[in-house]
Amino acid sequence: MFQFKWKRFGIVAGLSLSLVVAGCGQEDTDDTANNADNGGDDQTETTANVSSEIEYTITGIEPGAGITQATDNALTEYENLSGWEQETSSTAAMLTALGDAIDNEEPIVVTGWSPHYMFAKYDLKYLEDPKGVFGGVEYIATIVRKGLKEDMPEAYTILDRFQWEPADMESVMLAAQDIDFEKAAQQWVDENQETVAEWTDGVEPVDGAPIELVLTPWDTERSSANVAKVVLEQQGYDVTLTPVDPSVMFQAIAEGDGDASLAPWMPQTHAAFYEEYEGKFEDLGKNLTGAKIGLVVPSYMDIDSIEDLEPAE
Ligand code: PBE
Repeated sequence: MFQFKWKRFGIVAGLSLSLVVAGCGQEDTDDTANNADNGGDDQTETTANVSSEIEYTITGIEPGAGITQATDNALTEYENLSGWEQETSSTAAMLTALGDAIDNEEPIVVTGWSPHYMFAKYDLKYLEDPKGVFGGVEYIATIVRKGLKEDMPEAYTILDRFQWEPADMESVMLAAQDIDFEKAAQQWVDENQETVAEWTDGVEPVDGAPIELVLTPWDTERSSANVAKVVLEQQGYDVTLTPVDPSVMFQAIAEGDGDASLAPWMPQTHAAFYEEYEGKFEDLGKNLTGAKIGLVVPSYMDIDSIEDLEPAE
């Protein structure tokens, strides 16, 4: 159902996704004027009401996500969040709840991140995070198992060079609303032959060697993993993609069960998992810069900071 609704917004998203990666929602003057949250003429909606109306609950995503852990940290660190809870379920359920709240112009606080089309589809804002629990600008790293450089130098070189921009990732994510991720990735590769040629420059082809890429189950990572798959297959590899929780991803690379991952969000989102396995994998550095996580609300809500939320009585 969500998919269906989203498709109608595809064109809007295509135009505006790149604007939202830095976390700045679009200024849609028509909408904000209608919502009149700045005129002070509607005093009934106090921030206390907002907090009690949503029953002191943050709508979260999968329990194993880094952002879920960061949100638990926020619940501990912010005194004004005493008595609050995070309700975890799935990304799809969070997006449905967000869409329903917006349809009814009701308050909601969700765990959100960029790049994500939620910012193109809806007028949203990140709540300020004065304690920095959610970090600032995040990057996405590439990690590989120890020994990959010796065992598969060709793949290692390509993975080491793999680097792209949020706008690239967004274009794959957007295309993947209508076609599967592998086709969307193939399309990006076809349209970005120069970039791909830089990654593969001088690398010898291989003859069907198997390689396993481990990813996490979000569209951002489905995009990068599928682009890497297409490029490595072009080089002659037989690529398997294995989606798992972030902690399992680090464990798999640390233990050599998987060969590489382009999915770690750093320096904040996956820091705890990273530190747990640090030294047991090789970090090849950033593959993308300009991601973000945080608490997100519809722009019509009259709060700007996590500190504007009220403790539960
Ligand atoms: N995310 C998307 C993931 C990483 C990618 C922000 C939801 C997480 O929190 O682990």
